[in-house]
Amino acid sequence: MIDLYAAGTSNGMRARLALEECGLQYTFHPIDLMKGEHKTPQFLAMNPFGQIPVMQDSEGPGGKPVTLHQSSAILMYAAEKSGRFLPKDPAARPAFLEAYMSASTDITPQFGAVFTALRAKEVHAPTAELLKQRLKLHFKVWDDLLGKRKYAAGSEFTIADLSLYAGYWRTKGALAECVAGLPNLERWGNEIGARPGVQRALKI
Ligand SMILES: N[C@@H](CCC(=O)N[C@@H](CS)C(=O)NCC(=O)O)C(=O)O
Repeated sequence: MIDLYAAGTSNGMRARLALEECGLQYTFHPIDLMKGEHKTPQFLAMNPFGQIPVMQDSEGPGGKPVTLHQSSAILMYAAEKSGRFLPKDPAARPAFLEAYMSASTDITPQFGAVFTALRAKEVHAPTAELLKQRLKLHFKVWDDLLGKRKYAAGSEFTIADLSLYAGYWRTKGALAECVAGLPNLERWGNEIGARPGVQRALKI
């Protein structure tokens, strides 16, 4: 049995996309960040960082229970458990790792930086703008890449697409100007967004 504790943020969505697309049954426990449900002693026992998402699998490797935080770790865990969306060809792995890491460590944290700057009590406009431009630049590079390849890591759909989609979806919803005018990214986003597993994940 898998339990997922998450909210409708990019990191939370990455974990939902993982479980839905990998076809793993799970119980979803929505966490209200505004109410601080991620800072309770019970939650901190699962993730000492006090952040969503957290996944618990009562049947982890060797039949032992696993508690896992870090959205990209959950995504990788789901792919390995289900045997899906990881390139089988070792020659395809470096490009996959590169795409996966960019999606996970460039896009979402940069989105988080912009969002944090904009939510400050006293917004420092030049800093917020600088951070936003960096996010736009990341997406511009992805737009160029997706002009030359069908999926994030090449010709095969992988969890790099799911990781990137989480950040794309969140940015499109909250900072649409950062993904505007990027036709290859949009073509890719429409395709990924139409997948039934992605559609289920988005119904949060
Ligand atoms: N590296 C972590 C980041 C998790 C994270 O930043 N979660 C945010 C929501 S997207 C959160 O829980 N924020 C509330 C807080 O930090 O208090 C991951 O990928 O899961």
